[in-house]
Amino acid sequence: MNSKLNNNFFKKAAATTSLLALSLLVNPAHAVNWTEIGDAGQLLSTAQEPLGDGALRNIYGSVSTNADVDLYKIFISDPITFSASVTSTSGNFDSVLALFNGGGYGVYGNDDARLGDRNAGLPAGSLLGPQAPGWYYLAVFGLDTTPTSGNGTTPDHYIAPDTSSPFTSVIGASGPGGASPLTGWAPVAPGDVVTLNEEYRLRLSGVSVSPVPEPETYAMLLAGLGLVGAMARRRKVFTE
Ligand SMILES: [Ca+2]
Ligand SMILES: [Ca+2]
Ligand SMILES: [Ca+2]
Repeated sequence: MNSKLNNNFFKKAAATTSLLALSLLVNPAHAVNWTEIGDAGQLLSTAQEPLGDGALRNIYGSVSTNADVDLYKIFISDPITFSASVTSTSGNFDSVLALFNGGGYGVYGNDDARLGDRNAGLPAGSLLGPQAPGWYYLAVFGLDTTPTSGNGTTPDHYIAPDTSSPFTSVIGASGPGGASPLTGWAPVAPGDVVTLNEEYRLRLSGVSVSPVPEPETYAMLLAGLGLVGAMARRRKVFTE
């Protein structure tokens, strides 16, 4: 091999390693699909955190009754593209979605994504949506229950209005209790709990798991880049 070829080879190797390192850091290759383990709780302390490595694309779960709430702790890595939408296997689940920030304060929620569609959806690009990357809590629940805050579960403490027309609107934490974090859930019609056993699929974008690479990952990538660079430099000295 002549020196020109060697130099080109090592330049190429260094460039390839750099691109690989960048793509690993910026764009995790893996897509994660999470299946609810047991039953996700309904409070910040009992929320379920999907695990894995990469972009969280789907959560598969189920709700047992119209008073059941599944709360998931998620890392929104890209608030601009964040979106969430639910479909149920049966098509009969009148779902609601509500997003809370890391402190449990309501961000926004939706009952029906579209007119004539009972599936809930939180669209990307909503002015009410998350403004910064970070930890959030996403709740999936049936139409007949609503998040509460403060010291009770009376309607006075509802974070969001329990009824809002049109039901397709995306609403902020505009209920009387919206200035306080989530403390519980209240049935809209107390005593009217019905069995649902509905399976749902929650589609997500802008969410990742293992959002922060371990320090060792950075160290390995930097060491790799340094090694390739050093080899290229040494080759150049020896062959010229
Ligand atoms: Ca569940
Ligand atoms: Ca639950
Ligand atoms: Ca709905």
